[in-house]
Amino acid sequence: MVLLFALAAAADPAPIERCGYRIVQSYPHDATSFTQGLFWDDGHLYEATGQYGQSRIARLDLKTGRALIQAKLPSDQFGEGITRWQDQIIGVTWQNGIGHRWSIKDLKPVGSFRYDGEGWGVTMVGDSLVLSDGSSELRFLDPATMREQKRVTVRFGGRPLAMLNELETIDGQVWANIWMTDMIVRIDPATGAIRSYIDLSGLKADAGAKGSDSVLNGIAWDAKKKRLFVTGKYWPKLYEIALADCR
Ligand SMILES: [Ca+2]
Repeated sequence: MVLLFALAAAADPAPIERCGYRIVQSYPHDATSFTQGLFWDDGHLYEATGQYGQSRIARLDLKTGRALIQAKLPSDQFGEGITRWQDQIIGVTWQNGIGHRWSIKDLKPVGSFRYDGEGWGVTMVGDSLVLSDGSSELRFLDPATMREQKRVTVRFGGRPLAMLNELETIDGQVWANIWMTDMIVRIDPATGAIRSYIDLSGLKADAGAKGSDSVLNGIAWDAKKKRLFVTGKYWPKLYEIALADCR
């Protein structure tokens, strides 16, 4: 009887929690920013933007949304995700196969690297740099050498879920935007299993964002003050949100 129960439990995937949200506060966001990467560090937001000729990384003032300091990418490169590792910002590009390292202190370039395939989002999980590439797979790389350590397939109730975009690590779990949707998923990085998802329907309209390119993208976590920030591409607003009605 105990064995049968254990087998049934193993066959039945763990239920996936669904959450809504409430807006805690909104802030200005540069509506010309094609947001690709977002993180919080030591009192400031850091944002990476895409599009050829317009890709940059910047340290932003939260209250005004303005760039306090920025670094441009070469005009033939399409910027994607960024994350902090040690005293560096590490960033990837969409289809260039080129990544960059900048000093987080002054955003001066301190190196570059190559990797296979596309680059979408990046985040640090423990000592590994985790890279999304638009597929359902997350690659774990050594941030010093960019050698691949392992990869996991992200699954929603057993089915691979593709289009994983911007990433953020919160309390050991990987949060991911799903491109072209209003959904953020929370992933167990050890197994790839999606534990929960957050339905952010309505936020794009609240931001006054228009156009099919203007999708939800960008998650940043202020670990000290436990603040969760989200925004989207070309959105004139950036939000602090809280999860609500999780069930
Ligand atoms: Ca992020």
